Amino acid sequence: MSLYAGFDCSTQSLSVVVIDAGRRTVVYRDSLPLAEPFVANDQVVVHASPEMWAAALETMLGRVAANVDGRDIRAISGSAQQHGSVYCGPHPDTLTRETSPIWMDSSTARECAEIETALGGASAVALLTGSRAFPRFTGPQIRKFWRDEPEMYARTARIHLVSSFLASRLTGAHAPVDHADASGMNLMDIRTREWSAAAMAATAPGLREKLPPLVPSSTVIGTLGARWQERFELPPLRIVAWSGDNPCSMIGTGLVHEGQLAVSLGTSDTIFGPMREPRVSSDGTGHVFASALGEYMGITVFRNGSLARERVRDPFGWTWDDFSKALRQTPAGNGGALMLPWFEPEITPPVRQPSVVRVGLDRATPAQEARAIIEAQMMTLSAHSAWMGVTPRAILATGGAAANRDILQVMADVFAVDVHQFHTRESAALGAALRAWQADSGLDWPTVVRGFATPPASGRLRPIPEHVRTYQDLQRRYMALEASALA
Ligand code: XUL
Repeated sequence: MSLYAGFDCSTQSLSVVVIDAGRRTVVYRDSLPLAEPFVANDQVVVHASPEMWAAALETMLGRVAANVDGRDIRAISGSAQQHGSVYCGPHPDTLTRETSPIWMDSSTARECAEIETALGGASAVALLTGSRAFPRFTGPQIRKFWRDEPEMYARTARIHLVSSFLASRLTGAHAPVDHADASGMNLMDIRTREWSAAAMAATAPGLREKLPPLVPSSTVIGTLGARWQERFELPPLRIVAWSGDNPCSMIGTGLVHEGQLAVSLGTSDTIFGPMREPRVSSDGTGHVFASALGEYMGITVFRNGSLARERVRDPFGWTWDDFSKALRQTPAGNGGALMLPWFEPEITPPVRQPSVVRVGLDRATPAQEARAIIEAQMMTLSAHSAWMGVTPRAILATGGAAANRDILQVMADVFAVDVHQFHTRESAALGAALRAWQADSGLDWPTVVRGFATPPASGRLRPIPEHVRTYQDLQRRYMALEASALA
């Protein structure tokens, strides 16, 4: 038997999926909730504890060892929330900074402006690194740390991403960063896939020695450390480079050709798909990442995902079933009412302070509020992904909220294409397990994803033509409202 394990360290949980490659089936899945991030300054500063992630990984490795025959596991890889930075001493077991700024942190507007100025403007940064400078990206966060805590910065020997930090804890030595996750740092030249000397110079002094080496995502970076082998009676199994959750989700949803698109409705909502060439977003909202497939991926990220949906649902004491019922009770287009759902600072479009704008919702019923946020989220996903230049024939929907068919019906109606409900919520962990298999076997990608990532026919939602027409009009009004709110 050839088993492959994929871990995923997200904002809210640490999960694992173990696959049996021969039988093309998942043989074990598990998940542990994580403590909420530390939030300060009106949601602007958001940190989490790297030791909490490492402890959860250790617990989960123990559970895997207790539930499958460890001698059958051939390789392990992992996925992690992107952009977060972990500051270590000479060994990955020692930290020089107790907490890590994570992707929800938006406290580095000043550093973004400085980096963009030094590199010749936002478009120049996007052409070089795949994205203009974004507050959550690792480079601006490193610059802020260097300015605020110069001594701790000087004492830091290695700066990891969440992905490479957890890989380091598995092997017991500092791990490299894979090209895909490195694309979320504003530090790597997206075309050469090397650290950019200009971007490092614009970020902080002495950075080159602190950054891990870069490797293709399919690199076997070492074996499981002796400590874990003894503790859990596991063999010296291969560790494949960890990567970011979005690059892993792209594999886990089986997207291997340009033109395929997926939407992940998770803590953040994201829309992404493979790209052959690194076409950057002219409006500055999207990102081009190196993909774990070896080419590129386009992605746009929205911070007001599931936490914003919960902010609407929770005050009414509803379950998600009640939320669905509310969607079924209200008409597409919500009688023209609109909401800009910025419950927290937003990434796309950039909104620095929380501000929810409501139009025509003064005397709204709870059901109308529910419809307003879902329509807003789907319209903003659609409008802000046009830069990718991809006309999808269908969309794969994944992430926790993709379990809700009434939400996906709005997605089908707004995008005017079929939506396929993806059967697993753990597309990132599954993608990591598939990456472990691909790196270990050298098989081609279509062969690796076949069977694992095929959505069932019963999960298909077709657009309703009348609703499609309603949203064409509403989306124009939504974008006009967004433009005036931003102005
Ligand atoms: C991607 C991003 C988020 C995190 C969530 O750019 O910021 O999707 O990766 O885990």
